[in-house]
Amino acid sequence: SFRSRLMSSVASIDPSAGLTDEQLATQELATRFAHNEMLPHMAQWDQKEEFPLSTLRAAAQLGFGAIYCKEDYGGSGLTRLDASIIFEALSLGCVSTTAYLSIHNMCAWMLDTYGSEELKARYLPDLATMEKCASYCLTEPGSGSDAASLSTTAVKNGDYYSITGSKAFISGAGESEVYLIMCRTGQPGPKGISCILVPKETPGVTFGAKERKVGWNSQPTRIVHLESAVVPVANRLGEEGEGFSIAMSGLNGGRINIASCSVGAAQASLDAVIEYTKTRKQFGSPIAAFQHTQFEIAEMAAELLASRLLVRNAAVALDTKHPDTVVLCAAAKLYATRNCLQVIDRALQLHGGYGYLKDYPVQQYLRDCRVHTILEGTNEVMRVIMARHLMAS
Ligand code: FAD
Ligand code: 2MC
Repeated sequence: SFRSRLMSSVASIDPSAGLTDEQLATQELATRFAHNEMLPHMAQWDQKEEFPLSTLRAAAQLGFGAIYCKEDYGGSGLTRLDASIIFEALSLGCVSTTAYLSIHNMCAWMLDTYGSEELKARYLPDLATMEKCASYCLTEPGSGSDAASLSTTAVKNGDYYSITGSKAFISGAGESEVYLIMCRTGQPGPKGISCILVPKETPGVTFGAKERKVGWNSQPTRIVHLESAVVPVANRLGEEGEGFSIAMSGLNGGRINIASCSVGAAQASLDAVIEYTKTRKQFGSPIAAFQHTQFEIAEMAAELLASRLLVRNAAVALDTKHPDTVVLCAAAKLYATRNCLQVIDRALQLHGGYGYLKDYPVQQYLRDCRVHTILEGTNEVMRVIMARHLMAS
């Protein structure tokens, strides 16, 4: 069938295992889109550093622009598990593009969950179609892992805030029209932070040069500078002082989404290497005949399966508001981004020298997934989060 041809040639690692008919239909839609609309362009987007806006808008037409937003303003009303399935499937067609889509979805959800009706009505329909793209702005040059120490400041003057500061490493910056800025409106620490929507055209908003990166090349990363950028108080999400909690609650889902992208890339790499080792011959036999190759593939399959289970388990925890959601999301992000990166690296190794060539996609999956152990909270921060919860008593 089309499904088995597209998903995986090997049933035991097929990502469709255990899904409901509705989830299967969503997965097939995403997989088909990844194969037809993304995979043929994946290398070019990377090498020419092209941001594929028309492809993203086509994905939004399938409901992937605001996957887990309510349907009131154009969202798809799907679950976090559905989102994980979609991001995993799309990643085989391009990790970098999918990861940007996941950040856009995280921002749309934050607006949907914490924005006023007026703000939602104004921005969500365009975010759902990706007529407008969104960026998430937490990190600063001097504040990365210690996010609560951020120093971008919003000063209230009547019905307006004037925002000044710099946001570093902002995915989509320069292309996005909507920026969710985490900034200080009160005391030092997490309780003095608010989340404010700043449109691109606001006077005082400027962008740094496009960063030159190892991967994630189909989307720009830039510093966002705000110099007395004035926006209405009505652009705030939630109350003053709630911004850090809003930012963190967005990231719980974000961490699952990024981990899902790593799972998709590991699946694609494993499928590719199984095929490759059957055809490449050395010492008079296919390299698949060597027990080392077989054991590598067995280990890789086990890591892939474990990663997927952890990620989907965390997604369900988020869907069901499980009390341990934060730890389960951190564990899934830690395990899947690390172990799937190793799966992809082992797949590259089994390709020999050809794995290092840009003619084969494995090196791109590796470069794109490398950053997943760093962003949306480093894997060291994931351990900090887990240890705090596990050892608090
Ligand atoms: P630092 O915090 O300086 O960390 C340096 C090292 O120290 C790391 O290994 C870290 O794990 C370790 N470390 C720090 N604190 C501890 C501790 N307490 N215990 C043990 N080890 C510790 N941010 C956004 O807000 N929006 C975006 O869209 C965005 N996109 C990004 C895209 C790319 C391509 C990249 C590279 C980054 C992006 N980021 C974004 C920023 C990203 O979230 C940060 O880089 C990340 O959180 C780490 O912060 P830092 O780079 O300042 O590293
Ligand atoms: N979910 C919900 N709430 C959370 C949370 C989470 N994951 N993490 C923290 N909070 C809450 C926490 O419960 C507390 O609220 P309360 O006092 O009401 O209980 C509040 O936030 C402050 O938390 P902490 O006291 O733990 O704050 P601290 O400053 O000690 O550190 C830490 C928190 C290290 C976990 C946080 O700073 C962090 O996650 N750092 C990593 C930053 C990060 O992930 N950046 C990613 C940028 S986005 C990106 O990279 C993209 C590509 C988009």
